Amino acid sequence: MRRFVAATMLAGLAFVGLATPALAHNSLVDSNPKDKVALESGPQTITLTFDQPVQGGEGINTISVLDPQNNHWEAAPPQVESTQVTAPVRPLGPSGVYRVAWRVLSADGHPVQGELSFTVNKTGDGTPLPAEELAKFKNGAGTAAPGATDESGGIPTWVWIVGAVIVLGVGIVFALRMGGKEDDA
Ligand SMILES: [Cu+2]
Repeated sequence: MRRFVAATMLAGLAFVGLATPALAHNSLVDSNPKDKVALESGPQTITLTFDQPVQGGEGINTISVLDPQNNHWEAAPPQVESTQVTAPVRPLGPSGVYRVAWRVLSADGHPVQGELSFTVNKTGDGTPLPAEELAKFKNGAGTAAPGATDESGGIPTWVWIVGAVIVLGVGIVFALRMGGKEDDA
């Protein structure tokens, strides 16, 4: 019985060890501009601050500044410095609501994404990012890390859970067998 308890505890520890990485996504803790603020004129830079460092690399992280027609207004691909991701913004055009759609690679290797918005009261004389410039941003330098693409998205949570259940099951079966042998002796 003691072995059974020990094995169960080991399996439980394995479960915690397996489950933790799936829960450790980066989350946004601050931004400049803040979500839903009204500004006189467009911000020169978007700064996003996360609770953990963001993985750098060209073409991995994106910050898109979008008007209601989905024109892009970011001026360059984002730069990562530890927990902060920044992107310069072009001089804006029409007044109204602009969305900031972001996607970054978590410290644990999973992409996370979100959106915020700001309102600009004054119409500027800027023009949106030309499509060919945008295409260059997306292609980066072809140095995207494995697992950083939209398709793979890291290991899904269910894999961790199934893995943990298998470990737990094997631990229990193993413990029961050991217990049985002891009883026979
Ligand atoms: Cu994760």
